Amino acid sequence: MLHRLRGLGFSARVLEAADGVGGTWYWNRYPGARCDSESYYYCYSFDPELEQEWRWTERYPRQPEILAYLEHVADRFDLRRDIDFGVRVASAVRDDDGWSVTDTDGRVRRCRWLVTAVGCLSAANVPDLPGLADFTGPWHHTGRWPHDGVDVAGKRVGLVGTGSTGIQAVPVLAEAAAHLSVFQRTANYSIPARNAPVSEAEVAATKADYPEIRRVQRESTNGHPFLVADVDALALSDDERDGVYQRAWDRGGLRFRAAVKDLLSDPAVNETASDFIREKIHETVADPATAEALTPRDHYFATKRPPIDTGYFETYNRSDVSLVDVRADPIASVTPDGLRLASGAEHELDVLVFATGFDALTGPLLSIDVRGRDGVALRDAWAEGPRTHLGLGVAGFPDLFTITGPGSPSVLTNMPTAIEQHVDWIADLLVRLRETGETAEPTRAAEDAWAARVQEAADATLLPQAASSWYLGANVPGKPRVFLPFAGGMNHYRRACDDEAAAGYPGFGLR
Ligand code: N01
Repeated sequence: MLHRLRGLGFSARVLEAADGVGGTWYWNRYPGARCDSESYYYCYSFDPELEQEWRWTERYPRQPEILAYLEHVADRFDLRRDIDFGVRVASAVRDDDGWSVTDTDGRVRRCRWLVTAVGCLSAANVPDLPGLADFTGPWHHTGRWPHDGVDVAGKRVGLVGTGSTGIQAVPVLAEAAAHLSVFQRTANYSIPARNAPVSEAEVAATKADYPEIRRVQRESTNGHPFLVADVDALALSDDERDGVYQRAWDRGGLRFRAAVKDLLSDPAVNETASDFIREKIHETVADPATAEALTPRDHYFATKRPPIDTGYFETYNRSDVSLVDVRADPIASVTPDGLRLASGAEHELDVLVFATGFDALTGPLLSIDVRGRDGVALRDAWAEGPRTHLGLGVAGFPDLFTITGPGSPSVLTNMPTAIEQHVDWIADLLVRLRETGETAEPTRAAEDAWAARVQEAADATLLPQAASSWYLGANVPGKPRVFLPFAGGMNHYRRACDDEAAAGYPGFGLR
């Protein structure tokens, strides 16, 4: 956004809470952290020279490599001179002429337009467990991992949470710790990542093919450079269908969910994929009781964000790893020496790791006291769940633009694709506002219509049926249950945004 605004002659300043660039990849330094999207398309597309000069080393980049890439981008485009690091925004208050943005040190900055790029998964969700303050060992949330690492050698480690993060961390922690106890509330599906180094030939082929890769990314439903296969799982024989899933399993990665069509909308189709994965878990995990405890039976595959893994289920065959079912016997409290469950069972631990996710999409925005027209707080406007137009703006909050805000495809896509589309769209609107002197503020009617469309898109899928999904806010106690991202597909979403612009931004009530 900064680069784009500079190129358009705006004066722009970025306020960044961290001491460096990177966002997610600055904070999430937990063992095993790497991206689930493949490196050659989990990157910017706006500059062909940047595409050609950067060389990824692995199919799925590790956190340090992605951070190095983002630092390279910051240096290459000389971005740091317009970024204030170590500045956490406390409030943003609207008046007739613009926004006053106050940081936690009390310094106020003025701007005419305010763009948020606070991330979807940046507000750490640490369970409010009694006794945590008295735990004698170190405890860490994976999204706030210490920069110099955590020494788990010879230690008894407890990890809470088996989402994408937990599933990445478990095999790596198991390797390093004396004993690992995994506290699982909801069993999860996972697909093997099949990570590998990227060969020179693959790099050359990708670089030669970038225009086509980017075209497919832009036109796909999910921002990845592949489309959902036009395969009707129910029309195949059992053997044929197993063959389709086995090939997708062998290739690995998130593309598994694109192996057949209607997987996210037809329960019968989904059940075939869910069953395939359940069987794999039972084939992989030696102890039948542990295998069954690890087998998800309360939600359909990919209705919660599907993890990908390297040796996750295999790790439970180690004698120094144990699975604790905290759905059956919930965590009651933290003791000075570990965790106590509702039954009274005690687990002694030296280190506690919370892979418990985030207050997704709304959490990062609501951690800032945003006040719109007439002093209305965003927190109050969103008391029953977020309401936006296109996930880009909010009625009552003039000249505020939210990159990958709630109601946009964001977390249901490859994030860089979604981010670039928002940046371009916001930049175009800002150029117009600069020219005309108008103000942009979504109308209530546009917001109502978009809320209905977000709900309708979610209801056309199985996604809202996963009761414990963070897509619904279900992971944070007290959070309103509203389906947060737009599930109608990145391609359809892009069209809705383009239509809004082509029609002169009617939903943004320019005046
Ligand atoms: O968080 P999650 P995450 N007691 O919310 C459990 C992205 N990501 O950090 O399911 C016990 O998915 C909770 O249980 P339940 C990706 O989009 C991307 O793993 O709520 N357990 C769940 O098992 C991902 O989806 C990459 O019943 C508790 C886990 O903690 C998103 O980030 C890598 C609990 C949280 O899972 C979030 O993933 C990693 C409690 N009180 C993550 N509270 C990439 O590679 C929560 N849990 C791009």
